[in-house]
Amino acid sequence: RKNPLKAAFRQQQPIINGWLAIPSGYSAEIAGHQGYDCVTVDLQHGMIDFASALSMLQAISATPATPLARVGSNEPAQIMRLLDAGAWGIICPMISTPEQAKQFVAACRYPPLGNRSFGPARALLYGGKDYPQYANEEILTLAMIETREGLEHLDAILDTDGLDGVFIGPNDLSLTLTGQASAESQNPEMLDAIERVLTRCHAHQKLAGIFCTSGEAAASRLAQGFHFVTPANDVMQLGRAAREAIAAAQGK
Ligand code: 3PY
Ligand code: MG
Repeated sequence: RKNPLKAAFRQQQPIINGWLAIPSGYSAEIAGHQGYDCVTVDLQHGMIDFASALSMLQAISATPATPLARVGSNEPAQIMRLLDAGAWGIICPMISTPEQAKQFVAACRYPPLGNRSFGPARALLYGGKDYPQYANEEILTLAMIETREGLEHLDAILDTDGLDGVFIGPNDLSLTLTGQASAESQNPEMLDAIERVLTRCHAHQKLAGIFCTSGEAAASRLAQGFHFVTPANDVMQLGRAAREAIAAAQGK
């Protein structure tokens, strides 16, 4: 099985990505069966350690969704371990310079393209015996743009060989630009920054992704030209569904 997300991007089909912060193989399995194109296990802000991530990736790989991981930082050992554990793409936070982007991509690519160490483990089971031959082309690499420095170096980051695209972290980006974290900020500087990332991605023919807090927000990002959206995470969805059910039960 090759990475369907790469094909979806090539064919300009929108990619809807689930986002998991709750450390549970069971909730990962539920998410994977809901119709997402891919589901990301978040090891940065989620409450998830490697053992939970492994069972979540196993659960997602038994569903139609493609498993991805967001790593805690640009740390080659963790990136390589999650790829071995069966992630088909890595979202790396806080990429602010082309050097950081290069280091990130190198960890996802076997030599001669990068320095990923060989030991594909679950990737071999889930991806088939020929995984080592195609992994360099099929593993998705998304660099998070969420700092002022990342915006300044956007073109150089997008020029990184082997980088598939970027994923905007609107909370951190808003924090750095406006002093306040906000995922759906209407601050003009944020709107400009997001539009600029989108335009530059299109110019470099790279995937443009963004974290959103609702399906409605994700729909407007897709209409704006984004290729890859996350319509809130499991925690937000669980809380929202509970509040709505309680309000409905109360006749509100
Ligand atoms: C951000 O908004 O900063 C993110 O990292 C999204 O999870
Ligand atoms: Mg962030």
